[in-house]
Amino acid sequence: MNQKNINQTSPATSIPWEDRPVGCNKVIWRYSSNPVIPRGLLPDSNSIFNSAVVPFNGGYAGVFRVDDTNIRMTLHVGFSKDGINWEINPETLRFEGADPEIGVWEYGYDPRVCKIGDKYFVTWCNGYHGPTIGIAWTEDFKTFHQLENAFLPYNRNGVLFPRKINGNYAMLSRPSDNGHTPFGDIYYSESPDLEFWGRHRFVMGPSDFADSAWQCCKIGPGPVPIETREGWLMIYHGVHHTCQGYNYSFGAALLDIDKPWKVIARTGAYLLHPETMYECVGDVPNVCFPCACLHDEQTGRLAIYYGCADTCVGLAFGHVDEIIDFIKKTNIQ
Ligand code: BMA
Repeated sequence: MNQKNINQTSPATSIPWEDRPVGCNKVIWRYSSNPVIPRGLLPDSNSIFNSAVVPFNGGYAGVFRVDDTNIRMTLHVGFSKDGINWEINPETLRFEGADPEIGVWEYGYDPRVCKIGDKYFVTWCNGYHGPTIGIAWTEDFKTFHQLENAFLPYNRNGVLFPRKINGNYAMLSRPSDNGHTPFGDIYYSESPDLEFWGRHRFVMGPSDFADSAWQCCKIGPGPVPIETREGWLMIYHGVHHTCQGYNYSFGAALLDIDKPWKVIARTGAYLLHPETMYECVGDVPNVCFPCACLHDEQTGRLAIYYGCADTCVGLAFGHVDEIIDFIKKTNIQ
C-alpha cells in the first residue's frame, strides 16, 4: 500500500494532523487522503469501518470493525506508528475468560476503546439474543479479558468515560431494538465494578424536526468523551430518516462534569454530514459514524476517526475550543 503522508507544514504533533485547508470555514475538516483505511485492506474484508483507535506504546493501537466477505461482523486488532498507515491482524479478535454463556461469539461491531488507569477497555455491540454491550480489557492488545455484558438486550453504542465519576465507572449507551432501530436516546449508567450497572439517567434524545432535522430520528454517543474546562465534550451521531433511508451525521454536546446526564449545550447544526463520494457511496450510503477521537492536550487538536458509508474509515480534524464555541453558538438545548 502507498504510504500516506501527514502534512509536513504543520508543527510536529503527537496525533495525526493536517491544517484546515485554505478557504475552508468549517469547524471540522476532512483529511485530504481519506479514506485512511480502505475496505479491502485485509484479504477477505468486505468493509472496515466504525472503528476505535488509542495511543499505545509510542504509536497507536485499535480495534476495528471488519465485515468479511461472508458479511460476518467481526473485530480485529491493528497497530500503526502514525495513526494513518495501519496494519490490521487478519485473524479475528477473540476474548478470553468470560462465563461460557456470555463468551460464545455471535457477532460484534462498532467498538470503542477507552483507557482507564493502565488498562484499555473495549466496549462493543455484542450479539447475545440481540445486540447488547460487551466489555473486555487488555493491557497489550494481544490478550483480551471479557467481562459480563453491561446491559440487557437491546442496546448499542456503549461508550465508557475515561475516569470514574462519583466514585463509579460511567458509561453512555443507546437502548435500541433488534433491527434498524427507528428511535434512540442517549442514557448514562454507573457501575462500581464494571459488572453491575445502575443509576441509569436520561441524557438526551432526538431533536425537534423543526429545530435540527439531521438528529431528529435517533442519536447515539460516538467517541470516548473528552474532559474540558467547560464540561465533557461528547461527539455523537444523529440520524435523519429521509425518503432514501437513514442519513448519519455527527455533532457535539457539552455535559456537566459531575452529572454528565445534565446537558449544558448541543449543536443544532451538524459538524460533519455525508458529502464526499466515500461517505455517500458504499454498502450503506450517506453515513458518517464517529467511534474514536485522538486529543492532543497541548494544542487542543482533535483527530476524529469515523466510519464512512459502512465501508471504510475516514479521518477529520478540529480544535476543541472551536467545537465548544460552535456548540454554544448553534445550541438547541
Ligand atoms: C447503525 C449501526 C452502525 C451503522 C449504521 C448505519 O444502526 O448498525 O454500525 O454504521 O447503523 O448503517
